[in-house]
Amino acid sequence: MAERYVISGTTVATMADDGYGLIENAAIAIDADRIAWVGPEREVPPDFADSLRHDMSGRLITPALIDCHTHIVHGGNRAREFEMRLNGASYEEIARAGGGIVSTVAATRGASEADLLHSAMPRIDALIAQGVATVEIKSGYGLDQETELKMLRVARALGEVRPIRVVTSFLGAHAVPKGSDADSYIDEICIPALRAAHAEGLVDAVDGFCEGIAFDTAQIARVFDVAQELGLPVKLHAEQLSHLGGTALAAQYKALSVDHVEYATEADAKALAASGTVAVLLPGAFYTIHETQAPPVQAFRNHGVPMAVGTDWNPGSSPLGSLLLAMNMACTLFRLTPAEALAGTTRNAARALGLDDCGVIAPGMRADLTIWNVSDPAELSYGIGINPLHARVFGGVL
Ligand code: DI6
Ligand code: FE
Repeated sequence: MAERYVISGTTVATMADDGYGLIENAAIAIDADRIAWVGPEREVPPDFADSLRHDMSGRLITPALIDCHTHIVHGGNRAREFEMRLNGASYEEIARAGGGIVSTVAATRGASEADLLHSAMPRIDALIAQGVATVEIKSGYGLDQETELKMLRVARALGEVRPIRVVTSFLGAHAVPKGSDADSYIDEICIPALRAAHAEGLVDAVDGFCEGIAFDTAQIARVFDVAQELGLPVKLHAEQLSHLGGTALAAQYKALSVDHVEYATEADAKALAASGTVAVLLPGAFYTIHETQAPPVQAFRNHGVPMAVGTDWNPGSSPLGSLLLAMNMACTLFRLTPAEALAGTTRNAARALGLDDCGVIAPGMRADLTIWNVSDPAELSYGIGINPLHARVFGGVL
């Protein structure tokens, strides 16, 4: 029989409006995997009056966290490059010298599905331990059909072996593999791989890397045209290291999100507002590659562009295993408010993934909740490397 119960003695940050949507002395009624009701404890609906109660002794409850941008399926690591960057080599110099993404490609092509699943397990467990209930996982380290599909199968498998919801993005347009040129790779490998991955039900969205060391807007547009033909939403790594016009292109395709966007402009912010596209901020990459140009957060605010925050957990530019730390970095490095940072890993992160059933505590939404050993929601961004998680509710299961 479906489980019906009440969580009481809590302060709830519903995230249902532009602030925290706080309800003091609150309770939440759960029916199976959905939220049935939320409000002041004294107003619990009569049909839950006799239900089991779990008292949270005043702890804070928020929607479970959503990491809307990760590359956690990959082979090998890039610690050696970390040392090279500490010795002065830039991210771009390493990439142009054959390191970077393409070096992870070799390790990922050489790994079996079982190897990739095994190496991703501690990463997804680390995210679950911080209260993440939904995670986006990209391909992009195969750059051939066999390995791109292998990565996406592993991403799907992670959602079957762990209590977490996985949303996948095809990122075949991540880098140009050795021995190929960008145009041939897009037409002869990337697009056929996208079609094959879609045919196997492995793709929830299509992503790309629009940058001087990767693909230009015309090449990305060819991939996005196929995504549209297949009925798939798009998103884009855009304006990370320079201004190439990726953000404007993504807005033309009504992308779910543009990600990084350090070099986005006021005009880009206006285009994103018109297209309803989320700006995903990735402070881990900004920090790791010693970037100095912060995203135009005030322009996003002025034009009402929703902002999300992700770890971008990848072996090169952002080996960041904490979404809570990403929230702290988004505040400290990009001057987000704590309320914006929490919206960035709940309400707006759901929007960046095209999900309308999570990220907010309201009747009918998934019962994915996090219960924190804090009283003030700002403490979630204030702590540096602190994890105050008390418990996680996933699909209604406490
Ligand atoms: N931008 C990034 O920062 C990552 N991918 C991308 O498009 C880098 C991934 C890596 O360095 O392995
Ligand atoms: Fe990324």
